[in-house]
Amino acid sequence: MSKAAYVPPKVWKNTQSGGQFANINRPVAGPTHDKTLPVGEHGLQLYSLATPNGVKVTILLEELIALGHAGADYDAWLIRIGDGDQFSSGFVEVNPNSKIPALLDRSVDPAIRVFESGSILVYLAEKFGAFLPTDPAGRTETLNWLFWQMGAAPYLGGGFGHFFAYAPEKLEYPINRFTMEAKRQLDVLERRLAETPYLAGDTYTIADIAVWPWYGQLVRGNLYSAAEFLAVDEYPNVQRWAQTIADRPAVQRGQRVNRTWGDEASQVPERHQAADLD
Ligand SMILES: N[C@@H](CCC(=O)N[C@@H](CS)C(=O)NCC(=O)O)C(=O)O
Repeated sequence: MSKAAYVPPKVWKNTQSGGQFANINRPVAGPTHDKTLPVGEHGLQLYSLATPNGVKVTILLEELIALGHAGADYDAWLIRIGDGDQFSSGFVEVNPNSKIPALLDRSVDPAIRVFESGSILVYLAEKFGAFLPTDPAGRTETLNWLFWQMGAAPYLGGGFGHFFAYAPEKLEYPINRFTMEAKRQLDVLERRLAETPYLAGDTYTIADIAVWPWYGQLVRGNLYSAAEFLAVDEYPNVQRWAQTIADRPAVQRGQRVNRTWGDEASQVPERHQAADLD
C-alpha cells in the first residue's frame, strides 16, 4: 500500500519527523542554556568534534605543528553535538551558527573568533604562512576548491548522506536525486585529479585538507558505508589522491582529536599537548 502523499499545510508547523539528529534540529538560532567555554593554556582554543568538518581543522593544526610552527599548538575541547553543547551561551559567542568547528585565537588582543571550517583554514594558513600559496594563480585555485567544498559538501552530507544513511525511511526520490549529485561531484574531482596531483596543482594545500575528509573518506569506504553503492572504483584518481593524503602522519594524528567513537586507541576526546596523541 502506498503512503498518503504529504500535503504541506499553509504555514509550516514544527512536528518532529524523527531520524538521526532529530533531537538537535530546531527552527531557531541562539543559545539554549548558559555555560561558559573552558579555556586552556595555548593561544589557539578549538571547540570541535571529529566529524569531517571538525577534522579539517585538527589536520591543518597537526600539519602546522609538524612543519615546526610552535604557535600552532592548541587546546581542543570536545563539543558533543548530540547532547546540544553547540547551543551553550559560550559556544554561541564564538559561533552564532551553533556548529562545530569553532576557534578562538587568544594569542592576539583582543581575541579573534573564527567560525566556518573554510574560514578557519584560511585564517590559520595565513597566520602561519603555510598550505595557501601566495602567488595569485595558486592562491586563487586553492580558494576555488576550498569554496567548492563548502558549497558542494552539504549536498553530500545533508543530502545524500542524510537520506542514504540517516533518514527514518529509505525514500527513492531523494536518494536518487542526491546520488546523482554526489556522483557528479566525484566526477568533478576525478577529472581535476587526472590533471594534477593535488587539487590546486602540484602542492598539497588547505583545499585538499578541506575536501579529503568528505570525498577522500567516501572513496576509501569510510563515509556512510556508501562506497559500493556509489561505485567508487570509477574514480581511480580520487582514490590515488585520497590514499596519498591518508598516508600523511599529520592527517592520521588530526583525525583522532575530539574523536569519541571507533576503536578506543584512536580516540583522543580532548587534546592539550602533542603527547596526548603519542
Ligand atoms: N559549513 C559549516 C558546517 C559545520 C557543520 O555542519 N557542523 C556540524 C557537524 S559536521 C554540526 O556542528 N552540527 C550540529 C548542529 O547542526 O546542531 C562548516 O564547514 O564549518
